[in-house]
Amino acid sequence: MSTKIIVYGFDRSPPVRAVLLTLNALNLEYEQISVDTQKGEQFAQDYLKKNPTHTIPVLEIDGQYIADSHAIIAFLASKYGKDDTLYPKDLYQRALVDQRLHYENGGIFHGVVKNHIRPFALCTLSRDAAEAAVKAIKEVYNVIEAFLIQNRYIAGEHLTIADLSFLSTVTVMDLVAPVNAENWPKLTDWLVKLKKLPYYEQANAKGLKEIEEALQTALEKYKK
Ligand SMILES: N[C@@H](CCC(=O)N[C@@H](CS)C(=O)NCC(=O)O)C(=O)O
Repeated sequence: MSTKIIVYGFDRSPPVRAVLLTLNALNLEYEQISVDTQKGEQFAQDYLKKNPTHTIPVLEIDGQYIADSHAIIAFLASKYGKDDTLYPKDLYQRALVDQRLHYENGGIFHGVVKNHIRPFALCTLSRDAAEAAVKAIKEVYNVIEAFLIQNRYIAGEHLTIADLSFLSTVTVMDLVAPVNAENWPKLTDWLVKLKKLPYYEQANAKGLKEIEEALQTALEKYKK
């Protein structure tokens, strides 16, 4: 019997998109079951049994559950990678990928997207808070530029799961504070390159478009 993979969550969520990008990079088939956190569906008793931390995504595989996008993509690449490029076996190279994933979780997703961009979308922020959001994004861009000065990709000389994780959030930050070649030349090149991945449209652009629509009013308001 072949293994069935199910992803719980909706495409607007960057961590969900990091998982979709990885599944596509690995050429895996999966089913997606919508869990809409804006409707509070992550608090349903059935879902809490799968993931008591009530976050999306959750991966179901052969009746077992894994929560947290970083844990999920490391699992998928370890289990299904044809070689170890997406998640290296070499312990130092793997530690670099892990470091980037921890930074993505703490510094980018929680530090910027959740704390600064989500309230921004509600349009209730003061102008100072909107400026703080842009400042926080630019600080992250500076860090990523430094990573990309060290290596061609986020954690080494080739694409790893760290790139896919970063892609899911950098594309959101780019809506609020566009990446530009003058300030971040390496990041600009990286973004252009990653957007050419054959599965980018399906796995990232679709959900991003929904976020863009949700942010439109805020972007207009704070531009003035
Ligand atoms: N570190 C987690 C973060 C997941 C997360 O916070 N997802 C948000 C949606 S983008 C969520 O589920 N929020 C609902 C909640 O926390 O109740 C991961 O990478 O999967």
